[in-house]
Amino acid sequence: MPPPTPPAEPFPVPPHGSSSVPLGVAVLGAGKMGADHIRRLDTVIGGARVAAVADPDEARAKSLAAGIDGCATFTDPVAALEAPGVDAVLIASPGPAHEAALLAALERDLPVLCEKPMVPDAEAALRVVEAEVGLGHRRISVGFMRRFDAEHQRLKALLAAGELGAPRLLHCRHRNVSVHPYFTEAMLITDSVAHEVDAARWLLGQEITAVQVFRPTAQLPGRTGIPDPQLVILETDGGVVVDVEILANGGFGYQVATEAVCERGTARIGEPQGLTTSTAGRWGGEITQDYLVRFADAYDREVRAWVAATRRGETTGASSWDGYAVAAICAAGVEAQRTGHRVPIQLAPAPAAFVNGV
Ligand code: ISE
Repeated sequence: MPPPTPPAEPFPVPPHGSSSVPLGVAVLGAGKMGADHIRRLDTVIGGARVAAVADPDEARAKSLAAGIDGCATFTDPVAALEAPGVDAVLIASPGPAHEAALLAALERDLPVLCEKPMVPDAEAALRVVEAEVGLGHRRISVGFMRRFDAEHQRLKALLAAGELGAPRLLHCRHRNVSVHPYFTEAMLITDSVAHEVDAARWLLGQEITAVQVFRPTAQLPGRTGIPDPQLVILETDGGVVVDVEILANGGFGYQVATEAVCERGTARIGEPQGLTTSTAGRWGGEITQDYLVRFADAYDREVRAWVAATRRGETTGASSWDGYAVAAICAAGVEAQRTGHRVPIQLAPAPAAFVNGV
């Protein structure tokens, strides 16, 4: 059964902003991701301008806003939503701050692109879904940017075309170079594997029904105390098994790859390409060191699509329901990680507005 996504009707999106004036975006959170989105909106994407930046670190907000014409800065995210010229919101603050920001944006009927995770837990995610449903039209896009990565899009199209037959397995590798000192073991699931959870649902058009987490007993000495690597097994309602190798502190490079094993063949994405050198009896290439570099095109395409869709009065990408589903599946994943058990997943019934859409 395909995961429910909202149909165009009866859950439409009224146009927002003017078609001739750039979309004024308030960026909430000016950390690594927020700073990259500010740069992108300011210098890469047409049709939008950064109208406001909010961050508890005022000096950081000011330094990022400096040089952007008419860009106001705030320490209070809600004040940024009220700033003159703000038509839409990009939330890039830490996950625990997302619920309040999303609800404040919905209260003001502002379109939102919210970085993943939409919110860190399933109950909060349902509150957000309910608030959007109560509004009567879609306003939220969740930043699962793999949906905008060219290779992921090609793999999805290939699977949908049926040339390789039905998918049986997805092998996913997600290797981080390192993680921040505040990164917890649970965040391996909620922050990193969350991408594969969304990508698997989206690539296969199936829902995740159970999760289990394995740790090799011979562990790498995780540099921040996180046992590395871990293997997450997801089962879907279409009978596909998805395995995700997750590595927090690999140290050697950032690698994200997926291989689909289907009835009549396999398809692989995320293999290193680009420049290779041959010298002194060896050949080799480079491994990307950061997700902002590895997925730079996907982030550009995602934000460009969001700006264009918002100006047309449409939404794009993952919905708040997808944000809820990923939060609920990841919560089960954290329980599986903690207990070592296989944890079945039962999602809440989807509100009517999110049923039967694709
Ligand atoms: C980070 O927040 C991301 O979103 C990256 O895409 C992911 O690879 C990384 O593991 C996360 O921590």
